[in-house]
Amino acid sequence: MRKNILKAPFVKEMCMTTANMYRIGWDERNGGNVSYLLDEKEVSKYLNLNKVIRRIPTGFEAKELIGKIFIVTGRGKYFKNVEYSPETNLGIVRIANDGTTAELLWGFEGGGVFTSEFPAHMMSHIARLKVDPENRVVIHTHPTHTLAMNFIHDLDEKKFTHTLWEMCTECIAVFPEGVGVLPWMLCGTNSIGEATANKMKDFRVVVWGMHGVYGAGKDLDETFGLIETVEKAAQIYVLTCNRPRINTIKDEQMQELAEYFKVNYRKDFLNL
Ligand code: 2HA
Ligand code: ZN
Repeated sequence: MRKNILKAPFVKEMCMTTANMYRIGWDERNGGNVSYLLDEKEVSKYLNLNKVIRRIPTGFEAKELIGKIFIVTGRGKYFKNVEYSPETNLGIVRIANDGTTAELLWGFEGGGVFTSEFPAHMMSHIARLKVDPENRVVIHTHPTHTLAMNFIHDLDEKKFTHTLWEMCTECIAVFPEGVGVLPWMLCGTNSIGEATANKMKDFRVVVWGMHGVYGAGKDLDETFGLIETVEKAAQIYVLTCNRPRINTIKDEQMQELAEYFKVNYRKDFLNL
């Protein structure tokens, strides 16, 4: 007897995460998308893995991901609705042996397909798995203050990271590698996917200039928490940027923090 997939922890977690992100205002309309690499054994408790519902071409080759199974949000779907109808707003897909097709194993009921940002997600998974074999999650979202900051702050990686690190004491410990920044680019394309994956070699957070962010991590909680920390720092920046700065966290103090927490930080992003 197979277990009920709607009760699977990974489906519940996807529902909880998307609902949370919708309620904090990051994912208006169909904004944002999530992909989560699943354990085959775990999925087989819920689904017959030999039963492919549909085959969906991906439009790119992902040889490194052949046989891997992901739960992913659907194209044009609203985060607001995921918890009420996971089977239409989410899908479980496996990358087929050709590396260019996704086999639908569950979900996307009513003819849906995976997010338009599937290339950026899969390419980011490939890049992160090379750096960290434990990486399982990629989240794309439109966090309000991080986005606001994009319009009033230099988009240089060092300057952008430095400002974020300055805004909350724990930032340098949470994202010691800093944040990668891409200029404005057309979204939904293989090119933005390749550019994102290239940044993901060095960063777990990549800002898409004037669009949103990508975050990667080992589970949904950690990845959400990472983006949340960037967003909190951006919020403090936006709240304080047009007032005289009387106090600041100094570069020496950031260095002290990084050394205390024993993190491998981007020393060249500090001005010491
Ligand atoms: O899928 O956020 O970047 C909706 C988006 C596209
Ligand atoms: Zn987006």
